[in-house]
Amino acid sequence: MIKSYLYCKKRNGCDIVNRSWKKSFCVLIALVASISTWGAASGDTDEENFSLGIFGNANMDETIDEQDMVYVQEVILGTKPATNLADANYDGKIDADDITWIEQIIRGEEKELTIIDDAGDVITFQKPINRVVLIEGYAALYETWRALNMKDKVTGINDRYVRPDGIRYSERYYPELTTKKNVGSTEEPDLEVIANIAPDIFFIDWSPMYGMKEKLAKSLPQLPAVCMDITYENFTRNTRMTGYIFDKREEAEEYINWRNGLKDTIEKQTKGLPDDKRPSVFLSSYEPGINDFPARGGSRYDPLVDGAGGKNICEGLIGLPTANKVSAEWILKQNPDVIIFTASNAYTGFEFNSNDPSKLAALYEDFMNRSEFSEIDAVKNKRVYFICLPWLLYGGASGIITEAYFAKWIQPDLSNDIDPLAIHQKFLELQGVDLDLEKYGVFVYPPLEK
Ligand SMILES: [Ca+2]
Ligand SMILES: [Ca+2]
Repeated sequence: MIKSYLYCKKRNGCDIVNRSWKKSFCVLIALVASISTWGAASGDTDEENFSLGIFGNANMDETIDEQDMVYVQEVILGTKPATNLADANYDGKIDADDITWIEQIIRGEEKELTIIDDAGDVITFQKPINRVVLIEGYAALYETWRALNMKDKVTGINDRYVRPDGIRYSERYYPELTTKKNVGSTEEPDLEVIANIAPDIFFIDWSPMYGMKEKLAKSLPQLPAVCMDITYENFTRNTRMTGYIFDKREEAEEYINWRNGLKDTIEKQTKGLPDDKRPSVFLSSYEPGINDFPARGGSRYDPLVDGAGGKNICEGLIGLPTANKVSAEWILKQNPDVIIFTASNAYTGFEFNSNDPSKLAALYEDFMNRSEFSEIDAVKNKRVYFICLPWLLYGGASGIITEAYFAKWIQPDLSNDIDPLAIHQKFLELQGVDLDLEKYGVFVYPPLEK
């Protein structure tokens, strides 16, 4: 819908160009898709290999710079093959205007930008962007925005952040969101409220999102609607893209360097570890009395376990996270070295007013005392841990805090340099959240030894 709207807007009267363009456009989408699925499928954690999906990135590498101007010049001269992103101004032809356009992007003076989003849609929008509506199930996008100092740009957001009983409402963690315009539920937002806000751009973090893009294309066709998530694997690409969209490039690069520096520190010891040096890890969640355990893995969790030097025994079992369950018998048979349970924020306290771990400790004791698991290595060796999501995420930069804890538990001998609490404290500082972790918040159990 969005695509055809944009084509109509810009491509009237150039049918021949249009047709050949569409053909090559499909090739590009296939390429972008294959890069990202290749990374996920191969378990490859090398984030260097991506193509920044902004028109103007003519040579299709990770950034936009003078080399892209040179590249377009060579396309015009016929010495380099045309790429779709070489059409910087997205007018269906590659010519000298695109070189001028790229120069403007490099200077940060562009008045309009065209990107390819996570759903594979081409989206053109005017700049600068000052008013954003966000519908986010998860919070990796917002935490990135907040770190790039752009929380004031968020004008409306879905109710889970604004309504006092919303699952992500927190006066302590998201105080600035409690006063934003509530645009309704994640599943069925109020399109009239969104229209009244008159945002410059609209974001969702998950491409199906209850048909949101299709609904908006129908009722608010002028509104650019972007799908973007910030995951473990696309962190650098999408954080950089965010910098371009919102004119926060320097902040984005600083944030990327901070997160990737930590990732390198954690993974320099674990990268390339052979399978027999990787403890087997069972990742799940726990409630007293359950016999079927959710199998956690897939692209959200596997890279964290892998990066921390472990081997997820649920790898390959997963469709969507939490969709599949495994039995107690299966776990016994697998005999994992390490068990990590994710716990809800009910154990953290929504406002982090306490550092009392008794609720989480009770849950831990309940599992450790189950006689049917007493012979599992993880239980015998007391390598069972709880971690409170969702304040620590699996994507975004906060996913690195989770990975740091995983490394401590999975590879204690290789993670001496890593201090998850210090990383977490710095992360909160970058978020502008005033919370002393020595005093507040229960995020893991048992607590790390000091
Ligand atoms: Ca480039
Ligand atoms: Ca052009």
